[in-house]
Amino acid sequence: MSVAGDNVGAFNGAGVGPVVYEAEDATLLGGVKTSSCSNFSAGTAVKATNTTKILNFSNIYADVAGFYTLTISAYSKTDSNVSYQVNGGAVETAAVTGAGIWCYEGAVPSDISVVVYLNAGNNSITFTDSVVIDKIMIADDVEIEYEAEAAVPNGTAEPTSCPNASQGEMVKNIGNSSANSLLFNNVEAPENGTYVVTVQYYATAQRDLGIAINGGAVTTYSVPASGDWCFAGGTPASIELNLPFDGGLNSLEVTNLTVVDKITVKW
Ligand SMILES: [Ca+2]
Ligand SMILES: [Ca+2]
Repeated sequence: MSVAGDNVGAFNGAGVGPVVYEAEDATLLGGVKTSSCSNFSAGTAVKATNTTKILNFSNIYADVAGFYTLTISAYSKTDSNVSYQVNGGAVETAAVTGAGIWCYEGAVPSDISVVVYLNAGNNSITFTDSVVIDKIMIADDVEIEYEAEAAVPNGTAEPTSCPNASQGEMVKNIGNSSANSLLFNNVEAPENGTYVVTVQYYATAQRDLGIAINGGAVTTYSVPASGDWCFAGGTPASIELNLPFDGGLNSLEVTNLTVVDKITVKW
């Protein structure tokens, strides 16, 4: 069993939280240095890397091959990037939001979550051209969030702001007609199959939510009232649906659910 902060580096058991790998315990190549700061996990992180100063985690264990969530705990004073490579594959880059201050001034690392494919057994994750890395975490579930306000509103549907909504925004006026819809057009799935999709929403009465996948027929799901509207202080409710996706990018069109905040797809 892992404890946050421990570098167990071994199989953690299915469904038992993420496994933590401290960067300072990984392999440091090309003279890359460590840095101490009380806000770093275990008090230490690995300084910026480049094409010759490299940080390599060589013992990332997965019990079965598949998709995992890699969370990178990284620190930078200004906006920057991390670049990582799994098992010698393509170099991927993810953005790191600058903390604005130095670690010794009180900054804490930020967590960047990405989806990676791991082989069964040991895997290697290598960082180059990256900011300070404190630790990485591997979780065996994948959840991808799609905010409603980033989707395509049709008809009367329109984004609106509310503090209780995820990211402070949501889409309202999805209803009354099938022309008033919200289209998520980039829902990703690794392969053909059925996926658990959570819809986070507001409705003050029961609704017959309509969902059309990839332009197909509309399927209706009964959705209970969530309580008060967001502007009246209500918190969003969630409903879990099992939906069929194709491998690759899918579209998901929502109708007749007054306010949609976000959807989450689990792999
Ligand atoms: Ca650390
Ligand atoms: Ca939202």
